[in-house]
Amino acid sequence: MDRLHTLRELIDGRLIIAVGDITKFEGDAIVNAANSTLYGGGGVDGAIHRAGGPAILNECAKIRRKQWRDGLPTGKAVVTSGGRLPARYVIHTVGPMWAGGNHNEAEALISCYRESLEEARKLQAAQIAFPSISTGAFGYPREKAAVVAYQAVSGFLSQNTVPERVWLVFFTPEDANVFLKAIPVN
Ligand code: AR6
Repeated sequence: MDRLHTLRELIDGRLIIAVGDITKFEGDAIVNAANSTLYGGGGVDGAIHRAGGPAILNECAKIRRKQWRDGLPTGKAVVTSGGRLPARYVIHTVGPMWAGGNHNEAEALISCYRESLEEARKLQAAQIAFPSISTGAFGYPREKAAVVAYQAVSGFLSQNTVPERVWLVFFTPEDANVFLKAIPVN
């Protein structure tokens, strides 16, 4: 099994920059960059549903029926089990589609990170891993997304003891290096 490769530890070891396939993460929770249907898709969403099996999709369908009939709004987060994944939980969030930068994309992306971290805190999840939300199919520029992700996660960590550690998992070393170059501290 491919393990995640740690590139850098920041914020006293509470923020870990890693490279690899997030479905291999062996902590408490992983975040899914979903779409509002919650019925799966390509990219990391497809990988999570493939690796986790049908239990995740069944729970997503139940959430749609009971809680979010018109779909999960951008910036919100919901929790399912991890199915067959090593992680116990999947936190599904819907990132913004990039539309030039003047359509509240940054606020929506901050909200994805904050709401997901808040769900993790409620679950008492000690370790949580995020993919780089919105930077694939949704087209958010990676440098801009890096600054937003770092601000949101570092802000949350400074005010909360749980989760203890947050992994930002990039699919390629190039993506991780774009992140490290873009953030104010590294
Ligand atoms: N592990 C870690 N990161 C991954 C993996 C993986 N297994 N697979 C892809 N990435 P995307 P979005 C990276 O497109 O932009 C879906 O169809 C990828 O390289 O998955 O938020 C949903 O259903 C990129 O950096 O998500 C939505 O419709 C990052 O994950 C839509 O795409 C996010 O890329 C969401 O678009």
